[in-house]
Amino acid sequence: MQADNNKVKPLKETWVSHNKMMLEPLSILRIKEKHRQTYGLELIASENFASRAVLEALGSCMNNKYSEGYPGQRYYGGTEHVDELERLCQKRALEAYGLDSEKWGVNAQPYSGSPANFAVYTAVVEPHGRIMGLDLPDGGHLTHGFMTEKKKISATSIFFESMPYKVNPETGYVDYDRLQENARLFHPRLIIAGTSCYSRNLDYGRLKQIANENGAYLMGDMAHISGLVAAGVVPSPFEHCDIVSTTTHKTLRGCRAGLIFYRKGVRSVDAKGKETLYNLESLINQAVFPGLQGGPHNHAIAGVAVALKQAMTPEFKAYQVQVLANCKALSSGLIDRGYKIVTGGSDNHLILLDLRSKGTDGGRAEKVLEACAIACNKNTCPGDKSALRPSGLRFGSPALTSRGLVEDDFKKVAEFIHRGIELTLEVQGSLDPKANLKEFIQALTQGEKFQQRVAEIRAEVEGFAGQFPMPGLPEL
Ligand code: DSN
Repeated sequence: MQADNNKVKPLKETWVSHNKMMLEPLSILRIKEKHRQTYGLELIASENFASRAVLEALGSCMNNKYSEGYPGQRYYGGTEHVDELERLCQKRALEAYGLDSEKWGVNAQPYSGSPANFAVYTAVVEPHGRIMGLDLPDGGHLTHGFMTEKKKISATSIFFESMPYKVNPETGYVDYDRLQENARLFHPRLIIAGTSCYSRNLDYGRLKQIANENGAYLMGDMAHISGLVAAGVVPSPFEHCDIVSTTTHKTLRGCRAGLIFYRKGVRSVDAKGKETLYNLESLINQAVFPGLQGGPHNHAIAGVAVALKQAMTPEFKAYQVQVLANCKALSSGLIDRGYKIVTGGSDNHLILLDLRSKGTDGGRAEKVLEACAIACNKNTCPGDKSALRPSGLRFGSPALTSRGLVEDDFKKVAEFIHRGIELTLEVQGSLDPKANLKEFIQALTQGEKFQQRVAEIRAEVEGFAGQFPMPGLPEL
Protein backbone atom coordinates (compact mmCIF):
# COMPACT_ATOMS: atom_id res chain seq x y z
CA MET A 1 0.00 0.00 0.00
CA GLN A 2 1.32 3.46 -0.90
CA ALA A 3 1.71 5.87 2.03
CA ASP A 4 -0.32 9.04 1.64
CA ASN A 5 2.39 11.67 1.87
CA ASN A 6 -0.11 14.35 2.93
CA LYS A 7 -0.89 12.40 6.07
CA VAL A 8 2.72 11.76 7.08
CA LYS A 9 3.66 14.15 9.89
CA PRO A 10 7.07 15.81 9.61
CA LEU A 11 9.60 14.42 12.10
CA LYS A 12 10.40 16.62 15.06
CA GLU A 13 13.92 17.88 15.44
CA THR A 14 15.27 15.71 18.23
CA TRP A 15 18.65 14.45 19.34
CA VAL A 16 18.44 11.86 16.58
CA SER A 17 18.47 14.55 13.92
CA HIS A 18 21.74 15.24 12.15
CA ASN A 19 24.15 16.51 14.74
CA LYS A 20 27.48 17.55 13.31
CA MET A 21 29.10 17.57 16.76
CA MET A 22 28.64 13.83 16.93
CA LEU A 23 30.91 13.41 13.91
CA GLU A 24 33.87 15.02 15.63
CA PRO A 25 36.69 14.22 15.27
CA LEU A 26 35.67 11.80 12.51
CA SER A 27 34.78 14.52 10.06
CA ILE A 28 38.33 15.87 10.30
CA LEU A 29 39.83 12.42 9.89
CA ARG A 30 37.54 11.80 6.93
CA ILE A 31 38.64 15.03 5.25
CA LYS A 32 42.28 14.10 5.83
CA GLU A 33 41.72 10.60 4.46
CA LYS A 34 39.87 11.99 1.44
CA HIS A 35 42.81 14.31 0.83
CA ARG A 36 45.27 11.43 1.14
CA GLN A 37 43.30 9.34 -1.34
CA THR A 38 42.85 12.24 -3.78
CA TYR A 39 46.38 13.64 -3.77
CA GLY A 40 48.25 10.37 -3.37
CA LEU A 41 48.91 7.44 -5.69
CA GLU A 42 46.94 4.44 -4.40
CA LEU A 43 48.76 1.37 -5.65
CA ILE A 44 47.69 -1.20 -3.06
CA ALA A 45 46.58 -4.10 -5.25
CA SER A 46 43.59 -5.02 -3.08
CA GLU A 47 42.14 -1.50 -2.88
CA ASN A 48 39.76 0.42 -5.07
CA PHE A 49 37.46 3.45 -5.02
CA ALA A 50 33.78 2.60 -4.75
CA SER A 51 31.26 4.55 -6.79
CA ARG A 52 28.85 7.10 -5.41
CA ALA A 53 25.95 4.65 -5.91
CA VAL A 54 27.74 1.96 -3.86
CA LEU A 55 28.50 4.43 -1.06
CA GLU A 56 24.91 5.68 -1.03
CA ALA A 57 23.57 2.13 -0.72
CA LEU A 58 26.06 1.42 2.05
CA GLY A 59 25.27 4.53 4.10
CA SER A 60 21.54 3.86 4.25
CA CYS A 61 18.77 2.68 6.59
CA MET A 62 19.53 -0.89 5.50
CA ASN A 63 22.20 -0.65 8.24
CA ASN A 64 19.46 -0.64 10.89
CA LYS A 65 17.77 -3.94 10.16
CA TYR A 66 18.41 -7.30 11.81
CA SER A 67 17.46 -10.32 9.69
CA GLU A 68 19.13 -13.48 11.00
CA GLY A 69 18.22 -16.35 8.72
CA TYR A 70 17.67 -16.36 4.98
CA PRO A 71 15.03 -14.71 2.76
CA GLY A 72 11.63 -16.14 3.66
CA GLN A 73 13.01 -17.84 6.82
CA ARG A 74 14.04 -15.14 9.26
CA TYR A 75 14.20 -14.93 13.03
CA TYR A 76 12.86 -11.34 12.97
CA GLY A 77 9.79 -9.57 11.71
CA GLY A 78 9.82 -6.61 9.36
CA THR A 79 12.15 -8.25 6.86
CA GLU A 80 10.08 -8.02 3.68
CA HIS A 81 12.34 -5.39 2.09
CA VAL A 82 15.65 -6.92 3.12
CA ASP A 83 14.37 -10.29 1.87
CA GLU A 84 13.85 -8.70 -1.53
CA LEU A 85 17.25 -7.03 -1.31
CA GLU A 86 19.11 -10.25 -0.53
CA ARG A 87 17.34 -12.16 -3.31
CA LEU A 88 18.18 -9.36 -5.73
CA CYS A 89 21.83 -9.46 -4.68
CA GLN A 90 21.93 -13.24 -5.19
CA LYS A 91 20.29 -12.97 -8.62
CA ARG A 92 22.73 -10.30 -9.73
CA ALA A 93 25.70 -12.29 -8.39
CA LEU A 94 24.76 -15.27 -10.54
CA GLU A 95 24.08 -13.06 -13.57
CA ALA A 96 27.32 -11.11 -13.22
CA TYR A 97 29.29 -14.35 -13.51
CA GLY A 98 27.07 -15.91 -16.16
CA LEU A 99 25.97 -18.75 -13.86
CA ASP A 100 22.91 -20.94 -14.33
CA SER A 101 20.79 -20.91 -11.15
CA GLU A 102 20.09 -24.63 -11.64
CA LYS A 103 23.81 -25.35 -11.32
CA TRP A 104 25.04 -22.66 -8.94
CA GLY A 105 23.83 -20.97 -5.80
CA VAL A 106 25.31 -18.09 -3.82
CA ASN A 107 25.40 -16.98 -0.22
CA ALA A 108 25.49 -13.17 -0.02
CA GLN A 109 25.90 -12.88 3.76
CA PRO A 110 29.65 -13.29 4.50
CA TYR A 111 30.97 -10.15 6.19
CA SER A 112 34.13 -10.29 4.08
CA GLY A 113 36.61 -12.65 2.46
CA SER A 114 38.21 -14.16 5.56
CA PRO A 115 34.86 -15.13 7.16
CA ALA A 116 33.70 -16.43 3.77
CA ASN A 117 36.73 -18.72 3.53
CA PHE A 118 36.35 -19.95 7.08
CA ALA A 119 32.68 -20.69 6.42
CA VAL A 120 33.67 -22.85 3.43
CA TYR A 121 36.17 -24.83 5.51
CA THR A 122 33.62 -25.22 8.30
CA ALA A 123 31.08 -26.46 5.77
CA VAL A 124 33.10 -29.05 3.87
CA VAL A 125 36.18 -29.96 5.93
CA GLU A 126 35.80 -31.84 9.21
CA PRO A 127 37.73 -30.53 12.27
CA HIS A 128 41.44 -31.20 11.63
CA GLY A 129 40.63 -32.17 8.07
CA ARG A 130 43.30 -31.38 5.47
CA ILE A 131 43.60 -28.25 3.36
CA MET A 132 46.16 -27.19 0.77
CA GLY A 133 46.55 -23.57 -0.28
CA LEU A 134 49.30 -21.45 -1.81
CA ASP A 135 51.75 -20.49 0.95
CA LEU A 136 51.46 -16.89 2.16
CA PRO A 137 55.12 -16.01 1.39
CA ASP A 138 54.57 -17.38 -2.13
CA GLY A 139 51.51 -15.21 -2.82
CA GLY A 140 48.69 -17.02 -0.99
CA HIS A 141 46.43 -15.54 1.66
CA LEU A 142 46.57 -15.86 5.45
CA THR A 143 43.25 -17.71 5.48
CA HIS A 144 44.57 -20.35 3.10
CA GLY A 145 46.24 -22.01 6.08
CA PHE A 146 49.30 -19.93 6.96
CA MET A 147 51.66 -21.27 9.61
CA THR A 148 55.40 -21.08 10.26
CA GLU A 149 57.79 -23.70 11.69
CA LYS A 150 57.21 -22.10 15.07
CA LYS A 151 53.57 -21.14 15.11
CA LYS A 152 50.15 -21.78 13.62
CA ILE A 153 49.21 -18.26 12.57
CA SER A 154 45.87 -18.43 10.75
CA ALA A 155 42.86 -20.04 12.43
CA THR A 156 42.70 -22.18 9.28
CA SER A 157 45.94 -23.86 10.40
CA ILE A 158 44.77 -24.08 14.02
CA PHE A 159 41.43 -25.80 13.38
CA PHE A 160 42.41 -27.64 10.19
CA GLU A 161 45.62 -29.38 9.07
CA SER A 162 47.33 -27.23 6.47
CA MET A 163 49.99 -28.20 3.95
CA PRO A 164 50.98 -25.37 1.62
CA TYR A 165 51.94 -25.57 -2.01
CA LYS A 166 54.66 -23.32 -3.34
CA VAL A 167 55.89 -21.40 -6.35
CA ASN A 168 59.14 -22.36 -8.08
CA PRO A 169 61.64 -19.91 -6.50
CA GLU A 170 63.47 -19.51 -9.81
CA THR A 171 60.49 -18.71 -12.03
CA GLY A 172 57.90 -17.45 -9.52
CA TYR A 173 55.22 -19.68 -11.14
CA VAL A 174 53.16 -22.18 -9.11
CA ASP A 175 54.90 -25.57 -8.95
CA TYR A 176 51.95 -27.79 -9.91
CA ASP A 177 54.08 -30.95 -10.16
CA ARG A 178 55.22 -30.63 -6.57
CA LEU A 179 51.67 -29.85 -5.48
CA GLN A 180 50.47 -33.00 -7.21
CA GLU A 181 53.15 -35.15 -5.54
CA ASN A 182 52.43 -33.71 -2.11
CA ALA A 183 48.66 -34.00 -2.56
CA ARG A 184 49.10 -37.71 -3.32
CA LEU A 185 50.76 -38.09 0.08
CA PHE A 186 48.63 -35.63 2.08
CA HIS A 187 45.19 -36.49 0.64
CA PRO A 188 43.60 -33.09 1.18
CA ARG A 189 39.87 -32.67 1.57
CA LEU A 190 40.06 -29.22 -0.03
CA ILE A 191 42.48 -27.47 -2.38
CA ILE A 192 42.37 -23.69 -2.64
CA ALA A 193 42.92 -22.03 -5.99
CA GLY A 194 43.45 -18.47 -4.88
CA THR A 195 46.08 -15.81 -4.46
CA SER A 196 46.76 -12.51 -2.84
CA CYS A 197 50.06 -11.66 -4.50
CA TYR A 198 50.49 -13.63 -7.72
CA SER A 199 50.66 -11.87 -11.06
CA ARG A 200 49.81 -14.85 -13.28
CA ASN A 201 46.65 -16.78 -14.09
CA LEU A 202 46.13 -19.99 -12.16
CA ASP A 203 45.73 -23.23 -14.09
CA TYR A 204 42.29 -24.17 -12.72
CA GLY A 205 42.09 -27.24 -14.99
CA ARG A 206 45.30 -28.67 -13.55
CA LEU A 207 44.20 -27.86 -10.00
CA LYS A 208 40.87 -29.60 -10.60
CA GLN A 209 42.65 -32.66 -11.91
CA ILE A 210 44.79 -32.79 -8.74
CA ALA A 211 41.69 -32.27 -6.58
CA ASN A 212 39.82 -35.06 -8.39
CA GLU A 213 42.72 -37.49 -7.94
CA ASN A 214 42.27 -37.04 -4.21
CA GLY A 215 38.50 -36.79 -4.03
CA ALA A 216 39.02 -33.21 -2.81
CA TYR A 217 36.88 -30.14 -3.38
CA LEU A 218 38.46 -27.33 -5.38
CA MET A 219 37.68 -23.91 -3.94
CA GLY A 220 38.54 -20.82 -5.95
CA ASP A 221 39.27 -17.71 -3.91
CA MET A 222 38.89 -15.05 -6.59
CA ALA A 223 38.92 -12.08 -4.18
CA HIS A 224 41.68 -10.24 -6.00
CA ILE A 225 40.46 -10.90 -9.51
CA SER A 226 36.66 -11.01 -9.12
CA GLY A 227 36.15 -7.87 -11.22
CA LEU A 228 38.45 -9.21 -13.93
CA VAL A 229 36.52 -12.50 -13.91
CA ALA A 230 33.15 -10.72 -14.13
CA ALA A 231 34.43 -8.80 -17.14
CA GLY A 232 35.74 -11.99 -18.75
CA VAL A 233 39.30 -10.68 -19.16
CA VAL A 234 41.02 -13.46 -17.17
CA PRO A 235 40.23 -17.22 -16.96
CA SER A 236 37.24 -17.98 -14.78
CA PRO A 237 37.48 -20.18 -11.67
CA PHE A 238 33.81 -21.15 -12.23
CA GLU A 239 34.79 -23.45 -15.07
CA HIS A 240 36.52 -25.96 -12.77
CA CYS A 241 35.89 -25.09 -9.12
CA ASP A 242 33.23 -26.62 -6.87
CA ILE A 243 33.09 -23.53 -4.67
CA VAL A 244 34.19 -19.95 -5.32
CA SER A 245 34.63 -17.34 -2.58
CA THR A 246 35.32 -13.67 -3.04
CA THR A 247 35.47 -10.27 -1.46
CA THR A 248 33.54 -7.55 -3.24
CA HIS A 249 35.70 -4.46 -2.78
CA LYS A 250 38.86 -5.18 -4.75
CA THR A 251 38.73 -5.30 -8.56
CA LEU A 252 34.94 -5.70 -8.27
CA ARG A 253 34.83 -2.12 -6.92
CA GLY A 254 32.00 -2.63 -4.43
CA CYS A 255 31.84 -2.23 -0.67
CA ARG A 256 33.54 -4.48 1.86
CA ALA A 257 31.75 -7.80 1.98
CA GLY A 258 31.99 -11.40 0.76
CA LEU A 259 30.19 -13.94 -1.41
CA ILE A 260 30.34 -17.72 -1.57
CA PHE A 261 29.23 -19.48 -4.76
CA TYR A 262 28.62 -23.23 -4.63
CA ARG A 263 27.74 -25.83 -7.21
CA LYS A 264 24.41 -27.66 -7.23
CA GLY A 265 23.33 -30.85 -9.01
CA VAL A 266 25.56 -33.72 -10.13
CA ARG A 267 29.08 -33.82 -8.67
CA SER A 268 30.32 -37.02 -10.31
CA VAL A 269 29.19 -40.11 -12.19
CA ASP A 270 30.91 -43.45 -11.52
CA ALA A 271 31.79 -46.18 -14.05
CA LYS A 272 28.36 -47.75 -13.62
CA GLY A 273 26.64 -44.44 -14.33
CA LYS A 274 25.68 -43.82 -10.71
CA GLU A 275 25.43 -40.11 -9.96
CA THR A 276 26.69 -38.42 -6.81
CA LEU A 277 25.04 -35.09 -6.09
CA TYR A 278 26.55 -31.99 -4.54
CA ASN A 279 25.39 -31.26 -1.02
CA LEU A 280 26.98 -27.85 -0.68
CA GLU A 281 24.00 -25.51 -0.45
CA SER A 282 22.79 -26.46 3.01
CA LEU A 283 26.30 -27.05 4.36
CA ILE A 284 27.52 -23.63 3.28
CA ASN A 285 24.38 -21.76 4.29
CA GLN A 286 24.44 -23.38 7.72
CA ALA A 287 28.14 -22.65 8.17
CA VAL A 288 27.58 -18.94 7.45
CA PHE A 289 24.45 -18.70 9.60
CA PRO A 290 24.00 -19.92 12.30
CA GLY A 291 27.46 -21.52 12.28
CA LEU A 292 29.74 -18.50 12.25
CA GLN A 293 27.81 -15.29 11.77
CA GLY A 294 24.81 -13.51 13.21
CA GLY A 295 22.63 -11.05 11.33
CA PRO A 296 23.64 -10.19 7.78
CA HIS A 297 24.97 -6.69 7.15
CA ASN A 298 22.08 -5.56 4.99
CA HIS A 299 23.67 -2.22 4.11
CA ALA A 300 26.67 -4.12 2.75
CA ILE A 301 24.43 -6.50 0.81
CA ALA A 302 22.82 -3.38 -0.71
CA GLY A 303 26.25 -2.02 -1.68
CA VAL A 304 27.21 -5.37 -3.22
CA ALA A 305 23.96 -5.50 -5.19
CA VAL A 306 24.80 -2.10 -6.68
CA ALA A 307 28.38 -3.13 -7.47
CA LEU A 308 27.14 -6.27 -9.23
CA LYS A 309 24.80 -4.22 -11.40
CA GLN A 310 27.71 -1.97 -12.33
CA ALA A 311 29.81 -5.06 -13.09
CA MET A 312 27.40 -6.03 -15.87
CA THR A 313 27.85 -2.79 -17.84
CA PRO A 314 30.07 -2.27 -20.91
CA GLU A 315 31.88 0.50 -18.98
CA PHE A 316 32.94 -2.01 -16.37
CA LYS A 317 34.36 -4.33 -19.01
CA ALA A 318 36.28 -1.39 -20.55
CA TYR A 319 37.55 -0.49 -17.06
CA GLN A 320 38.91 -4.01 -16.49
CA VAL A 321 40.61 -4.05 -19.91
CA GLN A 322 42.30 -0.80 -18.86
CA VAL A 323 43.30 -2.29 -15.47
CA LEU A 324 45.24 -5.00 -17.34
CA ALA A 325 46.79 -2.55 -19.81
CA ASN A 326 47.83 -0.19 -17.01
CA CYS A 327 49.42 -2.99 -15.03
CA LYS A 328 51.46 -4.01 -18.07
CA ALA A 329 52.50 -0.37 -18.60
CA LEU A 330 53.64 -0.11 -14.97
CA SER A 331 55.50 -3.39 -15.23
CA SER A 332 57.34 -2.44 -18.42
CA GLY A 333 58.02 1.07 -17.08
CA LEU A 334 59.87 -0.51 -14.15
CA ILE A 335 61.59 -3.22 -16.20
CA ASP A 336 62.86 -0.49 -18.57
CA ARG A 337 64.47 1.17 -15.55
CA GLY A 338 66.34 -2.01 -14.67
CA TYR A 339 63.96 -3.52 -12.10
CA LYS A 340 63.14 -7.19 -11.74
CA ILE A 341 59.47 -8.17 -11.69
CA VAL A 342 58.69 -11.64 -10.29
CA THR A 343 57.67 -13.95 -13.19
CA GLY A 344 58.84 -11.19 -15.58
CA GLY A 345 55.46 -9.46 -15.85
CA SER A 346 51.75 -9.80 -15.17
CA ASP A 347 48.55 -11.31 -16.58
CA ASN A 348 46.36 -9.46 -14.10
CA HIS A 349 46.08 -6.31 -12.01
CA LEU A 350 49.26 -6.61 -9.92
CA ILE A 351 53.01 -6.94 -10.05
CA LEU A 352 55.60 -7.94 -7.47
CA LEU A 353 58.81 -5.95 -7.67
CA ASP A 354 61.87 -7.87 -6.44
CA LEU A 355 64.35 -5.44 -4.88
CA ARG A 356 67.07 -7.98 -4.03
CA SER A 357 69.23 -7.07 -7.03
CA LYS A 358 69.02 -3.40 -6.04
CA GLY A 359 70.39 -4.10 -2.58
CA THR A 360 67.38 -2.90 -0.61
CA ASP A 361 64.10 -4.38 0.60
CA GLY A 362 60.37 -3.80 0.58
CA GLY A 363 60.09 -2.44 4.14
CA ARG A 364 62.49 0.46 3.57
CA ALA A 365 61.19 1.31 0.10
CA GLU A 366 57.55 1.20 1.31
CA LYS A 367 58.36 3.81 3.98
CA VAL A 368 60.02 6.19 1.51
CA LEU A 369 57.23 5.81 -1.04
CA GLU A 370 54.64 6.42 1.68
CA ALA A 371 56.45 9.64 2.63
CA CYS A 372 56.21 10.61 -1.06
CA ALA A 373 52.40 9.97 -1.08
CA ILE A 374 52.68 6.65 -2.92
CA ALA A 375 50.82 3.84 -1.14
CA CYS A 376 51.90 0.25 -1.77
CA ASN A 377 52.91 -2.66 0.43
CA LYS A 378 56.02 -4.65 1.20
CA ASN A 379 55.74 -8.31 0.26
CA THR A 380 57.87 -11.42 0.39
CA CYS A 381 59.38 -12.59 -2.88
CA PRO A 382 59.74 -16.29 -3.76
CA GLY A 383 62.82 -17.65 -1.98
CA ASP A 384 62.90 -14.95 0.73
CA LYS A 385 64.53 -16.36 3.84
CA SER A 386 62.81 -14.04 6.31
CA ALA A 387 59.27 -12.72 6.30
CA LEU A 388 60.53 -10.00 8.66
CA ARG A 389 62.59 -8.42 5.88
CA PRO A 390 60.54 -8.99 2.70
CA SER A 391 62.39 -8.14 -0.49
CA GLY A 392 59.49 -7.04 -2.60
CA LEU A 393 56.87 -4.40 -3.19
CA ARG A 394 53.38 -5.24 -4.46
CA PHE A 395 51.73 -2.75 -6.79
CA GLY A 396 48.24 -2.91 -8.30
CA SER A 397 46.51 -0.87 -10.99
CA PRO A 398 42.77 -1.11 -10.04
CA ALA A 399 42.40 1.99 -7.83
CA LEU A 400 44.20 4.45 -10.08
CA THR A 401 42.44 3.03 -13.14
CA SER A 402 39.15 3.91 -11.41
CA ARG A 403 40.41 7.52 -11.45
CA GLY A 404 40.92 7.43 -15.19
CA LEU A 405 44.68 6.93 -15.47
CA VAL A 406 45.81 5.24 -18.69
CA GLU A 407 49.07 3.64 -19.86
CA ASP A 408 51.07 6.89 -20.26
CA ASP A 409 50.04 7.95 -16.76
CA PHE A 410 51.25 4.63 -15.39
CA LYS A 411 54.61 5.23 -17.09
CA LYS A 412 54.79 8.44 -15.07
CA VAL A 413 53.82 6.46 -11.95
CA ALA A 414 56.73 4.08 -12.68
CA GLU A 415 59.04 7.10 -12.77
CA PHE A 416 57.80 8.32 -9.38
CA ILE A 417 58.34 4.84 -7.91
CA HIS A 418 61.85 4.76 -9.37
CA ARG A 419 62.69 8.11 -7.79
CA GLY A 420 61.41 6.88 -4.43
CA ILE A 421 63.55 3.75 -4.66
CA GLU A 422 66.63 5.77 -5.65
CA LEU A 423 66.07 7.87 -2.54
CA THR A 424 65.72 4.68 -0.47
CA LEU A 425 69.15 3.60 -1.69
CA GLU A 426 70.64 6.99 -0.82
CA VAL A 427 69.26 6.92 2.72
CA GLN A 428 70.48 3.37 3.13
CA GLY A 429 73.92 4.32 1.74
CA SER A 430 74.25 6.98 4.44
CA LEU A 431 73.89 4.37 7.19
CA ASP A 432 75.84 1.47 8.62
CA PRO A 433 74.90 -1.61 6.51
CA LYS A 434 73.60 -3.25 9.71
CA ALA A 435 71.20 -0.36 10.47
CA ASN A 436 67.68 -1.59 11.21
CA LEU A 437 64.37 -0.26 9.87
CA LYS A 438 63.89 2.05 12.86
CA GLU A 439 67.29 3.65 12.25
CA PHE A 440 66.47 3.91 8.56
CA ILE A 441 63.19 5.75 9.30
CA GLN A 442 65.03 8.04 11.71
CA ALA A 443 67.57 8.95 9.04
CA LEU A 444 64.79 9.53 6.49
CA THR A 445 62.67 11.71 8.72
CA GLN A 446 65.42 13.62 10.53
CA GLY A 447 67.92 14.21 7.75
CA GLU A 448 67.29 17.66 6.26
CA LYS A 449 68.65 16.66 2.86
CA PHE A 450 66.37 13.61 2.67
CA GLN A 451 63.34 15.53 3.87
CA GLN A 452 63.93 18.09 1.16
CA ARG A 453 64.03 15.31 -1.46
CA VAL A 454 60.86 13.72 -0.04
CA ALA A 455 59.10 17.10 -0.15
CA GLU A 456 60.08 17.61 -3.80
CA ILE A 457 58.85 14.20 -4.92
CA ARG A 458 55.72 14.45 -2.78
CA ALA A 459 54.80 17.85 -4.24
CA GLU A 460 55.12 16.46 -7.77
CA VAL A 461 53.13 13.32 -6.90
CA GLU A 462 50.37 15.40 -5.32
CA GLY A 463 50.23 17.74 -8.30
CA PHE A 464 50.01 14.79 -10.66
CA ALA A 465 47.45 12.74 -8.67
CA GLY A 466 45.25 15.78 -7.97
CA GLN A 467 44.48 16.16 -11.69
CA PHE A 468 42.44 12.96 -11.79
CA PRO A 469 38.80 12.72 -10.77
CA MET A 470 37.86 10.71 -7.70
CA PRO A 471 34.83 8.37 -7.73
CA GLY A 472 32.44 8.48 -4.78
CA LEU A 473 31.04 11.50 -3.06
CA PRO A 474 33.03 14.74 -2.89
CA GLU A 475 32.31 15.19 0.80
CA LEU A 476 32.59 11.54 1.87
N1 DSN B 1 44.39 -7.87 2.60
C1 DSN B 1 44.12 -8.30 1.25
C2 DSN B 1 45.27 -8.04 0.37
O1 DSN B 1 45.87 -7.00 0.53
O2 DSN B 1 45.56 -8.81 -0.52
C3 DSN B 1 43.70 -9.69 1.20
O3 DSN B 1 42.70 -9.92 2.11
